[in-house]
Amino acid sequence: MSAETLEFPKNDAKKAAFRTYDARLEPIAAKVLAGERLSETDGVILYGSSDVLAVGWLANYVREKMHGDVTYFNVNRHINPTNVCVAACKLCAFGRKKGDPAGYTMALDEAWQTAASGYSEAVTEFHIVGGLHPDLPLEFFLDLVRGLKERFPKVHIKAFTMVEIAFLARRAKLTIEETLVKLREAGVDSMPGGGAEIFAPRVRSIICDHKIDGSEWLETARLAHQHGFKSNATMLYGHIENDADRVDHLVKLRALQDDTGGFQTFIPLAFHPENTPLDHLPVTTGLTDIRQIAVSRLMLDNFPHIKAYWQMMTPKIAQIALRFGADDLDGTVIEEKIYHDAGATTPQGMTRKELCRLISEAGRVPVERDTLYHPVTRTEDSFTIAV
Ligand code: V47
Repeated sequence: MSAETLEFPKNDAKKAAFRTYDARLEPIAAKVLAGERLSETDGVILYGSSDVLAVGWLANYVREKMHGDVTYFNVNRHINPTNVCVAACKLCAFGRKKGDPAGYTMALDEAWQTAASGYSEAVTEFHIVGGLHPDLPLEFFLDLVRGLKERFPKVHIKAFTMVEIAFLARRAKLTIEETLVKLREAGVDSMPGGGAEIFAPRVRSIICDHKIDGSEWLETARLAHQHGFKSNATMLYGHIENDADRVDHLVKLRALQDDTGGFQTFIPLAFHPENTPLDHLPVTTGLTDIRQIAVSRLMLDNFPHIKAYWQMMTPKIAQIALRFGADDLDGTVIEEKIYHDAGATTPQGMTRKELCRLISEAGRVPVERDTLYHPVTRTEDSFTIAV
């Protein structure tokens, strides 16, 4: 089933049904129903409106126009080769300084074995991200990827955030372009969306001042897209940013997507404060998470997919998000460290069956996808990808 070929008569019938008690949403609704782009001012209004149901209705309208009831998930495995990190980002509970007894670095064999555990579920994707290790050279990560490709040739390797790529390039004294070529040759197929956090320099300098800045993240993503890689994009919200910072982040991503078309999925990530230097901040509420999904769907008109990452949102809120603009839940994951170090109480992984139940009970149609959104057909312990 391809989202692009769906027809949407039911949305035309729905157009007349939009209702809101917030008059500021009326002109925004007119634009959404006419398929027009929303402005930054519109974005700030969407964040500020108390009529969350109306905002969600509009996001759901767009979501159904793009994907009907189709809701994607995948069978993936996360691998975090090291938590040792030279950056000391205030947002992070995962990274450890070199020499910290809680730090770990997998040997190559260990990483390959980790990849194999859970392989019985026939994963279609390895999602690989980790700390900025001061001593591990680019060659270590190239060997890691080569070894995975040798052992699991059918599995898509989605590896290394723009932050890691920029760091590895600098360490290897290579340009970003040269590094991307080496990653491609080793077997990296696409990139995850992490490390984007919030682009606004005022906020970024407080929550992650050791990372590349927002424009470097965007430039690295641009180069990756120009080299033929698809990637995702994230935004970390629910800490010290304001609505204008969030809108700024979204429109910067939208502008880059206009240029490259290389982003597949946007994943808003709620800040988990536990075990971070920002642990005095409260956790986000359900409505904030739901609204964030909706505003993302409305502002990012050129992003094919909006992901409600169940590990971050909890399965219950992620399921509701499927009616507020999201069309993807992420996958089985199997083992998650970044959120669980920061206090997440969600399970480490979910089975295909559980993901399908969440989706079906939201009145949607579950479609297993590969990383590039090709439908996956399964027989027993193997799979076929319809390309
Ligand atoms: O970049 C770190 C975030 C990201 C915390 O591309 C935190 O498919 C909340 O990017 N509280 C990594 N968030 C995860 C990520 C991701 C996840 C799922 C799917 C994809 C994809 C990408 O996690 C980091 C950072 O933004 N993060 N610490 C924290 N305490």
